[in-house]
Amino acid sequence: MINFKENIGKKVTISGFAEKVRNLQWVQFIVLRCEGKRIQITIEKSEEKNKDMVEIVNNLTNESTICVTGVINENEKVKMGGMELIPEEIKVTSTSYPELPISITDKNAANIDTRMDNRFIDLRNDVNFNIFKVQTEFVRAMRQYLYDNDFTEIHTPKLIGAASESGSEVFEVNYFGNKAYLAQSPQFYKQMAIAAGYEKVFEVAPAFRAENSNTNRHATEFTSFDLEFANINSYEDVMEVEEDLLVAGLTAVKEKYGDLIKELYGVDVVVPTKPFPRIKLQDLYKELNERYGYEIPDHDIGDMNAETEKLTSKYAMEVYGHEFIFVTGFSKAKRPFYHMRKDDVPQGYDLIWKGTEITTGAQREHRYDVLEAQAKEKGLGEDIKFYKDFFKYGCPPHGGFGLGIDRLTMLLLGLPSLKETMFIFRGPNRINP
Ligand code: AMO
Repeated sequence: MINFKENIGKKVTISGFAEKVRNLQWVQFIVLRCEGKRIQITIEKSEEKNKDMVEIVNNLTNESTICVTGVINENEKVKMGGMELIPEEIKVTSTSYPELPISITDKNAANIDTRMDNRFIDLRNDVNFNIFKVQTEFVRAMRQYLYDNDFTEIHTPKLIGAASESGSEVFEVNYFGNKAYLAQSPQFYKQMAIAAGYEKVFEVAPAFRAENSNTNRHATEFTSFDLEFANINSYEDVMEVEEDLLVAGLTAVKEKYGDLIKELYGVDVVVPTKPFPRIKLQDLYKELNERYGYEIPDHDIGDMNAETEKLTSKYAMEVYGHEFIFVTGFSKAKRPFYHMRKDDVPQGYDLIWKGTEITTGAQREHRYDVLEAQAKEKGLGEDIKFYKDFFKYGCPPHGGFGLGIDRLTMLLLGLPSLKETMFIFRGPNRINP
């Protein structure tokens, strides 16, 4: 979309949606919406040269698409930034049915399911439309950080022959009469890249989870921002890269969209200071108990649950004035076999932002014998033989993490659920459109 201010007095051609058509006695107005921006088109009915256009606008329905050629005029009476387009030609490129299935201006006029059924209309609402403008900038800046630091982008298969990671929570597909699965994470392949000699790799791609959980933060298909890199000394190195990555992303988002985010979502984008606070799980339990009287349920001991995550952020804010906090020291029973362990403690972390986990990261076990023992302990066998082989012929120490970008965007914009944040949401009860 052209910059109106820079083109005052110039002849331009703009295409977009006729958001609102008003036909008054002497004048016609169209609010033209293009990529979320708006300009008023003003047509004086009395002028002979406008005769054909007046006829077109007489029959124009809201949300039809038009292509307008005209001159941009500064007019302080116009509400929309004091700018209007005086048209010389209007072409209708498609005609909208007069009744829309849902409102564009009031997103709360329909329930979330009806909105998702009509997502292509729902996204025309400014709040929804701009989610992906902001997300694009966030992901662009994080990618840029990786390019600048010599990460290699890989594209790993999402159709896999053996269930990855744990064997549970995967979708099974019929692959020419044989069983195949949808990848729940690129975990094994990003480590394969390290074994192949790439020092630093990343992938931004879909991940599939057959979890029947109807929460605000689980989807059955989401986009995972994954990276892995070699020659680390500990998982602390991984945490540091994640700090830098998020600072790069949030700095860019604040610069480009800080004002818009404040206006549309009522959220102040905070660029976090480094280092982010860190706490061991056992100390966290103690703090949450002392401060908020919270007792972790027996079945979650060694791990976190939704309630713990919420309180952990409250604690991080109260004690450190920080939106982020790393939690370490999870129990080996609750972590995958491929996390390196030291004194039996997995060398990994979760990162919590605004009450929700956004990342799991770790140093990986790269020593074949130890890895095999840990896999055996978790009851994993033949399925992961191909993976264990990566560590037989030389593989440097390495680590990495997976960051869910749908959650990231939800938390950034303070939206209540992934249903709102994802371009098209996929959950246990939602496989269309
Ligand atoms: P994990 O299973 O914790 O770790 O996933 C990493 C991140 O992905 C996001 N995420 C989800 N987002 C939406 N819906 C879901 N159902 C969902 N599940 C996970 C979260 C989460 O923090 N292989 C490891 C990562 C690694 O160690 O590199 C893994 O997949 O933001």
